[in-house]
Amino acid sequence: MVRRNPNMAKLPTAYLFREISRRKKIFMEKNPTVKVISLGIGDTTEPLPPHVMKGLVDGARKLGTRQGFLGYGDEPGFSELREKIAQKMYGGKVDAEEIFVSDGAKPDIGRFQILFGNNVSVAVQDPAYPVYVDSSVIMGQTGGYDNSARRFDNLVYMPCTPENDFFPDLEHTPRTDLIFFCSPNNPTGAVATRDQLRRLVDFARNNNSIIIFDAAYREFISDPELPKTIFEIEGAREVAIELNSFSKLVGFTGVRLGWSIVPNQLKYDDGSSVKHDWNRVVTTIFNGASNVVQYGGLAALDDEGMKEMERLVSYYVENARIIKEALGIIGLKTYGGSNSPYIWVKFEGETSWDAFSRILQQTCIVTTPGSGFGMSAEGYIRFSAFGHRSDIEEAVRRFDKLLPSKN
Ligand code: PGU
Repeated sequence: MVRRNPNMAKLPTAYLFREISRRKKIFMEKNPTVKVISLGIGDTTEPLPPHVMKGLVDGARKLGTRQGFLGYGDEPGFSELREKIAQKMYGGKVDAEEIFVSDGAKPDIGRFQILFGNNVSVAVQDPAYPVYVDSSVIMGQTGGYDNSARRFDNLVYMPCTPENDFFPDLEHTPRTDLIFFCSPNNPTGAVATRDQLRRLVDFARNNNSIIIFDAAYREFISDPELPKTIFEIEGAREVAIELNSFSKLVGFTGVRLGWSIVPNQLKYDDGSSVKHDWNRVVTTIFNGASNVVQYGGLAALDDEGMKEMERLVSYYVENARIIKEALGIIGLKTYGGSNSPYIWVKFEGETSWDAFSRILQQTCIVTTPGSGFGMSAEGYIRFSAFGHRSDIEEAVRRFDKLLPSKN
């Protein structure tokens, strides 16, 4: 028999979103006639737009011809796609050679963990997208789990709450090798300002840390004052990696396409290149994103595809506005929900899981409990704006049924 990886035993039994699906399923089995609406997982619901779809279909067709067939490609992606990402998403501020096309931001998080190994210290925002913590646990960077604090011993948690404007108190944050940072933030919906990101970059520079900046929701930013990429900040090229994804931009959550950026200037303490090692990881354990899907990505970055992307994102932004307004009307204090698809709500006097269950019972709406993202988020609920408009409208009508908690 094989001995179990002891790090696996430290993880919560199920990944957060699997646990939510499990509870949703049980509820549906008990209440087979009700229509359950999901404002839980941030998964896109609208069909692929026509130009992007055509890119995928034409791409697949090419593979069926003698001239167009492609086998294994360059692992970092089609050079045309890398070039187009550099131009369309970064206005040429990053070099195509620094872009690595992938099958999505989540698998990239796992591969970056492999790149850095288990000898690094890690800081995460609290709350944070659970993959940063869970993948650190799997790698063995986190030490033991403190049951009373409900935290891992060797992780640095950076509370991000309304009290600090959802931005960590860096003066009291110990140095770590890696800092995971997400903006627009999942789950709080907060978007870091230029000044805040400047402080983060300075902090990393002073500490010789590396920021892993997750910008998966960048296209939800419509305010031109807010930075869409960490590379808008001076000095970031020496201290940051950026993760990104087509998932929320064109509905590729199931199609799978993303990219990472590792700047040429990013170095280890011995002066060697992080990009070099990243290329080594990508070429060794990842054979690159599907070529069919990369054709879809190319179409998404055509002018027509960009317009479709804008329309799709605006659709979810309008959903967010509707949800946020309706929650406000029933007297709840909300955060986020503009420049972001997530609305973050405090349920006073209740734990997140209690509020989750009560919302499900009273309104048949699935949400995400804030505590699943970190203990600083106990008592919060995340509402996702991904959904068909008719479901969103139905959901907000049901908000009237939300009775105050018994506490
Ligand atoms: N980064 C952030 C910050 C995310 O919120 C998500 C998805 C991803 C990366 C994943 O990007 P891919 O390119 O699709 O891999 N978050 C969703 C889905 C949860 C999940 O992990 O399945 C959410 O509801 O938080």
